[in-house]
Amino acid sequence: MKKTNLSDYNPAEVPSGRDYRVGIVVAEWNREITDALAQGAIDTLREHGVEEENIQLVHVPGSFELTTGADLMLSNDEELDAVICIGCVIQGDTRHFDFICEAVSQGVTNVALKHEKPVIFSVLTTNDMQQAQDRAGGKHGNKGVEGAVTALKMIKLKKELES
Ligand code: RBF
Repeated sequence: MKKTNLSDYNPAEVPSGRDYRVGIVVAEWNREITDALAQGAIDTLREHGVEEENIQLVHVPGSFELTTGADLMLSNDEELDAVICIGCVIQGDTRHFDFICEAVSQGVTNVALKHEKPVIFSVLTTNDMQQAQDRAGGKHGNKGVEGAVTALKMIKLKKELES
């Protein structure tokens, strides 16, 4: 199968984020990667009209803590419309990779359902650093960009269904 740059999207299909408030929680592990993903997400939110003061950025130690971070953000600010979770878990010699990936993916789902808000999974789970670099502004795009686009689309969907 041909590998495409999945960060190529049609900007016309992305809702305006002018009145949206978005949280971003970023893991400090593999920070070279997670900072690039966070920047991609912030730039994309700004390009689609989200005001700078309506973007809240916090850091947590590792990807395992992303769901707690998202939960705390949503509990402390009822006006937040969505949270984007950004991390990078790289396969090592032990089974930690599996436990962390399983906990974060399930945890993101649980936090979203608990708060009834979109919580976006922008966590790279790769075999090595090269695969992570390829997806953090490299040849396969930037998954932070995709996370921001997903957040905007999901916020719009929630608002449409509620109106
Ligand atoms: N956190 C990450 O975000 N990415 C990793 O690749 C990663 N690898 C880890 C490997 C080991 C052996 C351990 C103990 C932790 C790792 N963590 C990683 C940190 C993890 O997400 C969490 O911060 C700690 O386990 C503390 O709860």
